Amino acid sequence: MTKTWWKEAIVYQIYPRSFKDSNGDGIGDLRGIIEKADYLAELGVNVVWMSPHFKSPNVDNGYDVSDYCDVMDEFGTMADFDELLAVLHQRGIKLIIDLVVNHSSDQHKWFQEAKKSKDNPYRDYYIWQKPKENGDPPNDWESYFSGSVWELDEASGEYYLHLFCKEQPDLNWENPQLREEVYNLMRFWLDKGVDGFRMDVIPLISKDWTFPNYPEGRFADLTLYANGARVHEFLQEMNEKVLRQYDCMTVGECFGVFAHQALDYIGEDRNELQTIYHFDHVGGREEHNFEHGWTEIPMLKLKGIFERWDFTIGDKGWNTIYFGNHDNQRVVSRFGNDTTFRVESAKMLATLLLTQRGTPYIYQGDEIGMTNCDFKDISEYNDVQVLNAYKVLVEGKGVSAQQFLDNANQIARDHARNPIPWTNEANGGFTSGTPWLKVNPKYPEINVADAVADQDSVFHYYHELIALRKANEALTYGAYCDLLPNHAAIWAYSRTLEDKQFIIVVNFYGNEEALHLPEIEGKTLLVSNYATHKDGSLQPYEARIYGM
Ligand code: ISL
Ligand code: CA
Repeated sequence: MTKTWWKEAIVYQIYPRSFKDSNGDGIGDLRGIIEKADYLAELGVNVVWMSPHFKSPNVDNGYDVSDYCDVMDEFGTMADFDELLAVLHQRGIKLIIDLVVNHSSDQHKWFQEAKKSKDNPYRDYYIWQKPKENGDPPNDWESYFSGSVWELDEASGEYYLHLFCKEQPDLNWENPQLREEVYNLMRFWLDKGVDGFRMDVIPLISKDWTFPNYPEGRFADLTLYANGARVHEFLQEMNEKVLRQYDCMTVGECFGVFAHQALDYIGEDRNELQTIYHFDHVGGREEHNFEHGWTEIPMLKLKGIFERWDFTIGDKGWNTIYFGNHDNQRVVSRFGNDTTFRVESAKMLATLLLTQRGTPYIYQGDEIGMTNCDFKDISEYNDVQVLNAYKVLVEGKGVSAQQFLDNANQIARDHARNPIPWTNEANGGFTSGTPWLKVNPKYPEINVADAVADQDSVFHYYHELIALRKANEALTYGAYCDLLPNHAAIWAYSRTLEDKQFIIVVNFYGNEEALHLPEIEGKTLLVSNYATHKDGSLQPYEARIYGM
């Protein structure tokens, strides 16, 4: 097992639009992040993953890029970016940025050119298909943002492919010229000193060009889109032409990749990516979840998923650990208890996140135990995935608006995108203007200033665990062993590296649980989210870390 900085990384994900507004336009920006660099250093993280900061019309809040080598107007200037990079590096924090190259924005000059004519030199940067005999789209695939994945270009009478919204045309990776464009834009940022990339839906870049119909009734089936025939060839080329020329970190967003496929992407002998993250425990927010609702997976299944990924990857690659990001609801609302046991359960989840084998990712705001927000009406939402689903389901199919809103109030991606509340002042101190998305009304109680001032807060617990992980290699490189694999409420495991061992025990739910674990006999209790402990039982959401 080779030891390296990106395995020892503790990553903090920033969604710039919602992090901090510095100029009063209600939208977070790069100077806002610069303002808070000391906060990140105090927390103790050593890598920042920043969601897209490139020029974009923001149909999908930056995941629709119109210029890969320039900064989004709302976020500031290239000089601001250069200053942000320097400010983070001065604090020993590396920066990885978002590589969104499965698709571009329809406003990108490549697409504007491609639409001009069938023989335009940029035409084949995208994926065009003729209609069926009867004029219908080439097949029945459905977009992750509702509707067909095919949009008709009237001028040429051909359809173009978009797995996401129609303003996000898929790029044609079969075209070597397009691939060279991607490698050039990667070098542009790496040559500036950026430390790596998080790669948006990277398993989707190789398509099945026979474009088969869905097998009967399978909705948004990932196996139809992901892991196409040439995906590994493309990634090996990317690695050879760009990645291996730099000391950079890569993490693929592996939507559609299952544990048995992991090492195809990250095996140390594969020369593709270093790490990926999977969706087995978070799933998609496909349209039918907005209609039929969604149920959380039981912890017994959750720890089975974690064990399967750890066992499969082992020391032949390197795993990623996360519970939340900008596409998922707040972790304490989803996996914990955001009412009576908000602080305890947020700390319990932090314990799981920061003591597993694999690079942990903290999503902005989870370190202060932010909860889901209560969205009252569809007009309060911003996310294209929610708004498109509402059009199809409520306005189109007649699903009750209340049913939709109840479901969206659980699963919508907007819950992760409420602005960060820095203080208990108006708008949580996020902006002096009108925030682009509503500030969670709980900001008077849940905000950074109060969290930093309260030694017992979720923030200080994260701070303590980050320090513990940094100080003990066993928490990074130690083997993982589930000690109570069949217990439906207690998740207990050891982390062992040579003669160093930690034992982590959490009660994942809100009922007191009897604890029979001989492995903790004689061990020292190092950290807990409770001040007092009962021998032989765990209190609701109680978490403990034992050391030698
Ligand atoms: O799970 C999902 C589909 O149901 C969505 O949350 C999401 O589209 C998927 O996880 C892929 O996410 C990435 O690509 C999208 C972008 O909207 C997401 O923000 C990004 O993380 C398209 O670029
Ligand atoms: Ca701003």
